[in-house]
Amino acid sequence: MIKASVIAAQNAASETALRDDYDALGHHLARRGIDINAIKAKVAAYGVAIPSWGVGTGGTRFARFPGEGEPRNIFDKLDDCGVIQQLTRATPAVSLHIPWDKAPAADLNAKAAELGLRFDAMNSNTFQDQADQKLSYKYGSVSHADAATRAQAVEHNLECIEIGAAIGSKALTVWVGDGTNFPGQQDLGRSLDRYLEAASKIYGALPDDWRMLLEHKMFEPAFYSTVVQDWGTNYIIATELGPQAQCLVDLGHHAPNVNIEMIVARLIRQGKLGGFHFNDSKYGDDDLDTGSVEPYRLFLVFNELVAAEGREGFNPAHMLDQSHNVTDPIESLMVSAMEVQRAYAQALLVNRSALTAAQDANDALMATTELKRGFRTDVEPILAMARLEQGGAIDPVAAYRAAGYRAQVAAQRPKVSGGGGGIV
Ligand SMILES: [Mn+2]
Repeated sequence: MIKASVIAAQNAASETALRDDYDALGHHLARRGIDINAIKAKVAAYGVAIPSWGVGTGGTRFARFPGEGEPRNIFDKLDDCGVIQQLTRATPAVSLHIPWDKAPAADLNAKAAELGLRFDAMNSNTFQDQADQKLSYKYGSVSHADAATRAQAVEHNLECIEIGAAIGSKALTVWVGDGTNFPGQQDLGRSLDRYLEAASKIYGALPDDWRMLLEHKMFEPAFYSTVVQDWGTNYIIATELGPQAQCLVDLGHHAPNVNIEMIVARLIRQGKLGGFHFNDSKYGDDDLDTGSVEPYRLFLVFNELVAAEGREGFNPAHMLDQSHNVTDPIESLMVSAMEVQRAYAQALLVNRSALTAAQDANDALMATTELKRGFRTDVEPILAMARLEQGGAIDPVAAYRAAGYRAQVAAQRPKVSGGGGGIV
């Protein structure tokens, strides 16, 4: 963890300026009929989960360039996640990936308690083969043509539920790499039938208070077809499985220019929005940092979420899912968590009754201007004040760099060789 004295010294240097900015923004928002403290309270209560794999350096199909002081195991990963939460106060939960993060539940619980973290959704892995694995997933897992391979994939998911139940998780996220590289390689109908048959066995093992979050992906690792390729197929699957199954929206898993906020609105209406994997993209599943390329799209997604607040059963899970190839993963995750918070705060500023009135009057210009007003407002003083009041850093990246955390852990954690392709 970062020493409290380092954070305090950093905050002391900019606290007066922050209070000035916060007061000025408070006056501005008051003129718009908005109570800045109410927005700050909502921002402070907001959290986005960190994926355990996000604190490692990512890579591409071509190479992985290892970073300094990368975590060696789940306990190192939790230490890094603890620092992100300590400085941002925006990331209270960590999402584990099995088998990468396998460890005794008592040790995981003790470490999380020490760092003030809890565990979010469990993630199963049937997109690669493990050393001790009997049957290969080269040609698929949950939808594999071979019943024994499907059974093995189901068994693995049941184990993830069991591990999760022992550490307080309440959801299983299932993403499979199943699909084809050639037209005709598989029967597109029968592969979905096989997926549904196997997924229903996983669904049947869910504890009553758990959710199954189903993630679709348009392409990669299969490049001609994937068995769960878009939100329509995902919705069909979630509906056939039952009420505990919901759709997960990974912002990078769509065709370019797809209207993601509209998918979100549709899933909300059907009670099937399970949650998000936040990231950003320019061309495909780029796994770029959240809000780094299209912050307005992120805002428009949050506009739908804020509009849906209070709906019965509306409780989407929020997680970052991105690959850090050229930055310190801790810095990227901190900035990304703040970008998600920023989009949320900006969406909270939209005057919903004015927006509805403009929509109903067919006043397209005023409707879109009302949205933009929220997006154009610089809410940084709200985010920074929420962090400061919770013991975090006004400027998390500056505090992190001042603390020298990366150099400290680099001295203890040897560099991991970067020979093969990276996992994104
Ligand atoms: Mn994802």
